[in-house]
Amino acid sequence: MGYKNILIEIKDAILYAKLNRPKQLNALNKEVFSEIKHLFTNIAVKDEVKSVIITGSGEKAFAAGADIKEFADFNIEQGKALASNGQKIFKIIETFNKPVVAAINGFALGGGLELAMACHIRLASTNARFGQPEVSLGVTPGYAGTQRLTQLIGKGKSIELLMTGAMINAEEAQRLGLVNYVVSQDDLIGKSEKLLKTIMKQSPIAVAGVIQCIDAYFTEGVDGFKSEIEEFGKCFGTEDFKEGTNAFMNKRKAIFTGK
Ligand code: DAK
Repeated sequence: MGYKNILIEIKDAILYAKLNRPKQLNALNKEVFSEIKHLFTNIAVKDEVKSVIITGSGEKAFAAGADIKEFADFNIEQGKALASNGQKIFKIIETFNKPVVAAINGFALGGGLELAMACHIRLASTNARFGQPEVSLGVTPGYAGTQRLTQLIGKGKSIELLMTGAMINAEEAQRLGLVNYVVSQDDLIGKSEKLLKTIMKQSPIAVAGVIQCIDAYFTEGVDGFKSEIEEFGKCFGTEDFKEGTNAFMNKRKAIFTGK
């Protein structure tokens, strides 16, 4: 599949996915969603890929939301189907077994912020702006914004942002715990790479276990503590575990193979 709306590159085991509709501030249309889905189910799963960075092209936007022009005349059923499809795709990212970073280089609004929140870690450039302006369009968020924003920053501030539709800047987003780091636009990808390189030195099996256990914490009907016991136990059957402990005892750096 050739992507029309996402530029991709694999370099040093990192898959770079750049949303590429700069004239529409990288608004997420249906095509973008199916390309994201394809990317995570066909490219990011390849052995040569160890982590993913999602960013936006241009200097202005990560993604300024779902493409408003596309859903303007939807009916109730179409609205539900669109939200359900979008939520499923973002869940693929959230539960992806390799680290996914959102490098937020500008506006992350509505669906754009929802995409960023589905990623495991968020970094922002100083010019980034965040918000869920859906109420100003007469809708509630549809791609899990009410859920993930509340999980990330807590009910008090989340309900305010969701009800006002107000935008916040990068500094405020960091203060609230919505983003991990704020750096200049020039340093955004470099800082994301640095973080991923640290993660990629660890056991990929253990890192995948962390992702799964944290997802379990937020999944209804799943006991996160039990998930942790399972993941912890599984590690004892891996070569990575043997390598990690052996390296420690021999005072050398571990080289993990993900087996
Ligand atoms: N969709 C489509 N086009 C967009 C867009 C968007 N979300 N955001 C910006 N653009 C386009 C503009 O229309 C403009 O195109 P032209 O008029 O030049 O053709 C171009 O990008 C540049 O935008 P501006 O000229 O407006 O740029 P400014 O710097 O003046 O303003 C802005 C930047 C980000 C403040 C402004 O563009 C803006 O307010 N954009 C809209 C932000 C927004 O409300 N985003 C949508 C959030 S709501 C649903 C599921 C999910 C959703 C809805 C329904 N269903 C299940 C049915 C989710 C909704 C959202 O994401």
